[in-house]
Amino acid sequence: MAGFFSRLKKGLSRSREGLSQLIPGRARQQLSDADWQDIEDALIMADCGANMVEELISKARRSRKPVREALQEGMLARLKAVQSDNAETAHQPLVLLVIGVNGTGKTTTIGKLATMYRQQGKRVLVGAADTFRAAAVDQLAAWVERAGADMVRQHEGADPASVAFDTVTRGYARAYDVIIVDTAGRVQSDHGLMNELAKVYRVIGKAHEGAPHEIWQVVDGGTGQNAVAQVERFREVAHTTGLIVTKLDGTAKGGVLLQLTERFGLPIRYIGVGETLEDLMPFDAQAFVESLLPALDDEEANNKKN
Ligand SMILES: Nc1nc2c(ncn2[C@@H]2O[C@H](COP(=O)(O)OP(=O)(O)OP(=O)(O)O)[C@@H](O)[C@H]2O)c(=O)[nH]1
Ligand SMILES: [Mg+2]
Repeated sequence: MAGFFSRLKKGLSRSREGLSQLIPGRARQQLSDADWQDIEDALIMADCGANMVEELISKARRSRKPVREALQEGMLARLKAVQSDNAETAHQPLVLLVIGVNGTGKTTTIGKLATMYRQQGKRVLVGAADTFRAAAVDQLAAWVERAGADMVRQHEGADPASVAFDTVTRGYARAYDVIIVDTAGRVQSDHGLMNELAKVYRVIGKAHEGAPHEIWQVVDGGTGQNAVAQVERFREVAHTTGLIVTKLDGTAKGGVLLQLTERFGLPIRYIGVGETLEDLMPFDAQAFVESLLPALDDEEANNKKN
């Protein structure tokens, strides 16, 4: 866990440094309007989104607490509400559909999830419903094999809905614990591909009523403002039930989680902090806020006292 946390901290270091410099431990009375403007700008630069920033700032201005504490509290209150504590495992089997824009990390995340569920002793079946490129299926196959899971595949160019149907049918027939369907990346503005995704979703429901139980959209943490448009459209088409935000070990600014939470309130299930099978952590609001806007370090705290 310490390793995950340090990767997250490293990934968010740019935002953290930007915010930490600007957001002092001082009480609000000591700050001018210009200081508040700077803080607002820093939060916007960290991708927190205009509405969220307005909410945070207005709460912090009214709070009696030091500015940094007040902002942390505001962030935490919002993010705690979307921390999900993995309630997904209540379904037996769990049918999970993974969706999102190209290259956000769907296939990699499925490899990580399959590994995690296998480590919990569960039997995992993965369906390769990204049939556009043979390479996509091979990439998934490699992850699935490493995870010790099983896979359903058809020929290149097969109907993705047909692969999804087969996967879910077989998963139930053979009593798997977790059934995961990978899909091709698509841009939310591509009507044809979005309709195809709607069909995948529908057909899974025909394979088994009530499925899929979870529809997780994978969002690249570095996306910024466009993430909102992505989630909006995918949710309409495929009834997204949760988010996974990846690449938070890279150059992501992190605030996009706040922006998405303010806008959609969808549970954030997991976050991705690297490219290996282990680099997936359940979303922990406290750890995340501490990485983005840490408590004052000892030196600053001492200065404050003096
Ligand atoms: N640093 C980092 N890289 C990641 C993470 N998750 C995925 N990646 C990388 O992102 C790239 C794309 O990952 P894929 O899993 O192929 O993404 P995808 O969404 O399946 O892509 P398409 O199927 O083409 O839409 C790969 O190079 C992954 O190694 C993460 O949490 N951190
Ligand atoms: Mg993929």
